[in-house]
Amino acid sequence: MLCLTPMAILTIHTAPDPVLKQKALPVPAVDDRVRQLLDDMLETMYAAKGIGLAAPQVGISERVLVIDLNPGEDTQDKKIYKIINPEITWVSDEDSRYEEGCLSVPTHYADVVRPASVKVKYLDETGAVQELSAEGLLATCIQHEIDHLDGILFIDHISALKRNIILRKLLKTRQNLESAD
Ligand code: GNR
Ligand code: NI
Repeated sequence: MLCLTPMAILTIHTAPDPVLKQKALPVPAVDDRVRQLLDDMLETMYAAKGIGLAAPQVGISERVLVIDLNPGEDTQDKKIYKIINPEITWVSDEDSRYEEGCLSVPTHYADVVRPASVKVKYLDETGAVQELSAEGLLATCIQHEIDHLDGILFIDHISALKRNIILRKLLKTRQNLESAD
């Protein structure tokens, strides 16, 4: 059937929202519903100026994520990843450190250490099995997004002291916003 549902910008949930702590469920079938979700997530990610987005961040506890490391650019090697039910099949012994941010932890940044390279098996938007090798920013981003599917935020990789300072500030910001309207 011809499908003409318009894309939509979804609401991004921020910490300490409980949906961000849940383990997301695998997608049972790659159908038009999932393809619509992927497109809505991409539009939401571009509007928020992110380079990745996982479904739990828009309140949907399913194993779906999108990545575009070069939003707005239209280069030869540009790649938009639409990833369903990912599994990390290999990690390097070598680690790398990157200063991470997260649309669900707005205005806070911290250095996170992760494997420098990974291999990830997943389903694409046609339901075909794909496997990718990632290094550099792509490796960091895909591990950050898969963490979201397991209820893990980048602040879970830093010290409890730093994490609690950030969480308290986010809660305070939200309370200020709520009392303003
Ligand atoms: O936009 C984002 N930038 C980013 C920078 C360093 C490491 C990870 C990321 S992902 C983040 C968007 C986001 O929150 N994805 O879940
Ligand atoms: Ni994030």
